[in-house]
Amino acid sequence: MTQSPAPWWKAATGYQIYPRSFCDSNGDGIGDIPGIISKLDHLRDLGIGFIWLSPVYRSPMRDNGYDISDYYDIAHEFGTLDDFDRLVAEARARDIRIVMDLVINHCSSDHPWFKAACATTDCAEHDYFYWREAAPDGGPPDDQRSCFGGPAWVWVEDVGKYYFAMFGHQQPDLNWQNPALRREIYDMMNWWLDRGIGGFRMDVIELIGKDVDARHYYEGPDMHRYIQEMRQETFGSRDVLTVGESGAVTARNALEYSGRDRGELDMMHGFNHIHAAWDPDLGRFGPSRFDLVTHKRILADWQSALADDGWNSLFLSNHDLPRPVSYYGDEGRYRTRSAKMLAVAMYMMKGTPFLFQGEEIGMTNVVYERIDQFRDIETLGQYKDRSAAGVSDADFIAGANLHGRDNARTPMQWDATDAAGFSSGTPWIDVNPNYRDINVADDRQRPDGVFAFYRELIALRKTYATLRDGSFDLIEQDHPDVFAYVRALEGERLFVFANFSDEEVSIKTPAGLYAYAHTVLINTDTPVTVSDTITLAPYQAVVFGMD
Ligand code: TEU
Ligand code: CA
Repeated sequence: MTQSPAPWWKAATGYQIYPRSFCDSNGDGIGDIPGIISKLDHLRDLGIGFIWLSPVYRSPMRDNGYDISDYYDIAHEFGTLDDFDRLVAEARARDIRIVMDLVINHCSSDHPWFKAACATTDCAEHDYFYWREAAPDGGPPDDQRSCFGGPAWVWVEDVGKYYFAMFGHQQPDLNWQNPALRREIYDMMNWWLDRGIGGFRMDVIELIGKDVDARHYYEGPDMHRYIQEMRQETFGSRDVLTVGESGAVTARNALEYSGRDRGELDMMHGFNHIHAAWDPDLGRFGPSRFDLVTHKRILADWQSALADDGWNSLFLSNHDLPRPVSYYGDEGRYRTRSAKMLAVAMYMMKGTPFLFQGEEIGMTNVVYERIDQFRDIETLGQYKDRSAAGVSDADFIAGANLHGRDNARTPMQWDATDAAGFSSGTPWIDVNPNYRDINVADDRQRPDGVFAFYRELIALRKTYATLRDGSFDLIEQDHPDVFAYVRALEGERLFVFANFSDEEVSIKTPAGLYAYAHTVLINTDTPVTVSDTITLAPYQAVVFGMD
């Protein structure tokens, strides 16, 4: 039997760009595609293999591009199709592929489909959306709430019916049951694939194929059938990366999406490890319940579920999440060290890493003082709901500062000049005032900086087959502060230790480690002596094995 070579995305590291906040080339305060092109050398130096580009399509930007009004064009504030083609080519010249964000569960209410659907019930596009009669009392068909506040059903007077919108009211859900709608989407995907993109990240893919009448929204009855059909009609025959975002997928059913016989996707972005730290009632806006033992168990479950088939994605942050150093590490005294430790713990596992912009220099959460500093549609929608429920402004702002989506969306900190070198104008969202200390220019010139460390890690993932293909086993499962595991491939071993606490900790030395005691592959701090125990300094990470 001949073995096909491992796909390129198994050894590659991804880097997510949130275009609005990355780099502004023309001083209007909004990041853009020419800005991204001007920073490609930074990403080449880091060693990444692909960029996941958050949406750049034409959009009224109520949810910063996750509300598309024209799938065949670029948002005017981000540039033109020519700029986009130039980005693909310039990235390719640096061995970097562009993975597009595919937002197809919903579109913008400004999309011509929705306008046609509202103008007459007689057109093909009317059935591209979910329309339902009012309840007998005139109210919505049911009491489903939308993610961004308020009911999920929205009344349209001219139509005399409600439509369904799981996110913002101006993000109507698309009716995937309609074959013509599916055809429109597949044609659009092929149009982008033909432009030479490197794949798709699929926004809330678990929501396509829902049954709104049965209120079965997540992983609905037709979801897998539609993903399979999509693959056959679009990317099935192309060498691209596909990753589905799903708030619903678990280690138990992950193979249904990425198993080799399924004909679906390469990997998923699952959120079990993220959601475990969220309050069961208040969600992300409640207090964090991060617990390392739970975190390790969830990640280990995913590692073992996908040990021989399917594939993992590895991430701690994205444009919807707070900054990892602030959430899981220490944003003060141990910022640099905890940023490195988090990188080791997460990205030495088996799977494809996805860094989020700024993670490579250990950017932190921002502290806003007034509600008018927030820009995120979810934060502002929840603010309305929570204020109505009696939550004070101060309490709400404290929660939003810890967990809100704007933490990830403050401008990228390039240097210590005004507006962090992001823009020569006034940024669309306030910069984090700590940019004078934390920025790319400063961090990159430090041999012990976060950037230099990430560059090393990313290079290791390309060099060592054990990192790509090796098995994974937790050590010290129940230790509350240490994340430790072994990777193994054909007699080669790699021992990973990460201290998640601000205190020194000692653990018993695992038997197999002695043979590798003198081969230290990575160490973020002072040398670690291997005796009966090994002792780690606060937030220290160390990796033994190979040489
Ligand atoms: O997010 C999907 C999603 O369900 C959550 O992660 C979301 O952030 C929400 O805040 C739950 O609290 C995706 C995108 O990543 C997000 O930016 C979009 O706003 C959303 O879909 C709608 O397209
Ligand atoms: Ca701009």
